Amino acid sequence: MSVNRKVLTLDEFTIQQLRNFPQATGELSSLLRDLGLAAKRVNVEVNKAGLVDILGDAGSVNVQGEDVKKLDIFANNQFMKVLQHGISCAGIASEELDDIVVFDDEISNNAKYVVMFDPLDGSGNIDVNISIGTIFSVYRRVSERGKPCTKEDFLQTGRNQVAAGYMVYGSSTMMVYATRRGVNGFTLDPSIGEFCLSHPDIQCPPDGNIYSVNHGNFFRYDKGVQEYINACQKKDKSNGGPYTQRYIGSMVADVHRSLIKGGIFMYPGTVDRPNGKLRLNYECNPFAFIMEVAGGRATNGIIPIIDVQPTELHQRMPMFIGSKNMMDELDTYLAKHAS
Ligand code: P6P
Repeated sequence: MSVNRKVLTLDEFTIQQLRNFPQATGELSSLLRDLGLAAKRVNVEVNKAGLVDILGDAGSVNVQGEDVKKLDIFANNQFMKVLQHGISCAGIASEELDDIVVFDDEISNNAKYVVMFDPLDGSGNIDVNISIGTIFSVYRRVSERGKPCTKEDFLQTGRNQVAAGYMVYGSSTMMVYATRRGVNGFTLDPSIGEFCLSHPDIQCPPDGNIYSVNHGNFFRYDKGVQEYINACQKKDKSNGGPYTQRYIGSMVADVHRSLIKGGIFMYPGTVDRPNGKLRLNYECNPFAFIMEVAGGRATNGIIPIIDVQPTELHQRMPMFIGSKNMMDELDTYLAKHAS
């Protein structure tokens, strides 16, 4: 007779983690629960985007110079508000906002953490019903407690992350987050409106056979990247292949697949955009932290992403991320052309 294993909700899981580490204050658990609440609100709107007049451009243009979809604005506000009204966050930075937002009140000024997020990554896919996501990164602030947080809190290396995670609003809605203790995935159960532990202790398979890159840029990539892509196409049973190419154009979906099934995702620099397109602080660093905790690797083609010292809030960074052995093989091609 199968015994029904109790499925832990996100709240129960974070409280269980607290019980296992009595020295924890509970502020991080509280922050993660707040993020889960905001994600549930965003999920409702994402799921009905095609039905109500929330779809389509909001007419404004964000700091990235991209047309902003109304859902971007809604998602940004949901995550910002839930963190502002919590007890754990001193301020935020968002892909949608030019500068940091300091929550300058007594409780927030004493809060331990700051959060950076991309509220709705892949939003260009909203209109065609492709999976999109939220990406977040949590740092312990380095500025003096009791005072407003400052820009230096948001320009730490990714290795300082206390937690990082993402939500993927797709065929099912998931929240995946990492702390140094591991990576865990929660699937939203609409019948109870709770994220439930569905993927405990996620490990990225060391090998994979899916490579994910925008082939349209092939002739603008560096030689080493082109040679690796050619090698992927030539794989057969004798050398770990054949490989499959999958590119959804939604980073959260592409990297989530690589984390769970194994594989490699690449957004390299190009001749015209040497730093690529992805944002270091709230797209590359969170995923790099998650992938390294799960046993994978993530670099900018030269060093681990989480060792890059950020200099600007919205700076871009090339990213290569995925299964350890695939990343090791990529490095052999990049090394041949290292300048
Ligand atoms: P391209 C979505 O706009 C995004 O930021 C990532 O989610 C995605 O991986 C990438 O851009 C796709 O960019 O240039 O291949 O269309």
